[in-house]
Amino acid sequence: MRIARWASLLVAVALLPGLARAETVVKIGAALSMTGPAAAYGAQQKAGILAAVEQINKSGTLKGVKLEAVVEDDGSTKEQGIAVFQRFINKDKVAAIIGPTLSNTAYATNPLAQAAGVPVVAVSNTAPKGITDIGEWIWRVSLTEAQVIPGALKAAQQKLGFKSAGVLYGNDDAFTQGGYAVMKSALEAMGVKTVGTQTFAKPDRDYNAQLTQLLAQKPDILVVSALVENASGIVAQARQLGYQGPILGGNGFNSPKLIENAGKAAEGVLVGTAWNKVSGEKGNQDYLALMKAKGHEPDQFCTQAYVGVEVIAEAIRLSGKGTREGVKAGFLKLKGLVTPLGKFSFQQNRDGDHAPAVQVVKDGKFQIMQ
Ligand code: 1QQ
Repeated sequence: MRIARWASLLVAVALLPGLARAETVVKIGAALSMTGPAAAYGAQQKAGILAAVEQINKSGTLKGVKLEAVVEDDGSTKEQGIAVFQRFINKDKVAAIIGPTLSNTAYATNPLAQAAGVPVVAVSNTAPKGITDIGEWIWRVSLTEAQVIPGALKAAQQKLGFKSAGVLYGNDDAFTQGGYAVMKSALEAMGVKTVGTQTFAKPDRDYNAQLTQLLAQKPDILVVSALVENASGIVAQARQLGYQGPILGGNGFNSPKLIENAGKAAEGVLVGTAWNKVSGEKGNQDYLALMKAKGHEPDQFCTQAYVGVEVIAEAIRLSGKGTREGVKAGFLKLKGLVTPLGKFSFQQNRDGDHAPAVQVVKDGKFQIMQ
């Protein structure tokens, strides 16, 4: 009897350190396009988020806090995005939300988080206007088209020396429209003549009429603002029509799906990117090694989503609080965080700030243009 009592006391003492280390679970909601026209991006984003949560929990940097990702499908639509945000805000009571995948969805969902005081981290919204403008709870890791495209066009022009452009863009999506506006003004600023402008919509699969009209004007370059499913078809059909010149795309092109779908036609396609995947900086090299060990080949969307979790974790560390207010307070302090995207900071308007790069499809792969 006495021995049994001693034994139970010993067990209790042995358990004490475990109890003292009891961890608070901090939930991060991720509204990602797992279905619909942006599904190619969502799959990569999910991989990045899960890898980052696992890595941060393992590292022990957030003492007493365990991150937990709650991933839901926004369906690439506003309606589903709104339903997911409502669940995150009211039912899961998340400390922060990553997503939604499309800018088009973000315009509809983010006002809900702003009203409820829940921090949102956009990791793939690149429409220049109207995202972080929604309010002080909306932050963005992904560089906008305005931060990437003018530089990409200039770098491409230095290499290729084009003087005229044919422009094609999706007219039913906030990102493709926003990207188009940036392309138009960048071309004008460079003195490149736009010889024709054509549009399409997300459900379209045949672009022959638009391309035939554009190519009749003999542009030196085709400049395209499209999500990847449309982008792949446009690139393939332009080559089928005999066009051999350069094609420059916006952020929608930044998916390996473009090369998978368009095959050889994608060779020579140029695209500005937020991620210099060959960067030798430690933040990037450590990340590449981690993803390699997981057997996952990351794209830009995976990497930005990974950084989305990293900035939330850093904000919790800086404020010492895993709450909604704590995350926001930490964002205000965050500066020069070492990430796979390079040293990351938020600008005053809550948009992200780090160096972009330009890539070109060569030998069936995105290669960084040096
Ligand atoms: C946006 C985008 C899309 C291409 C990627 C998800 O950048 O909607 O803003």
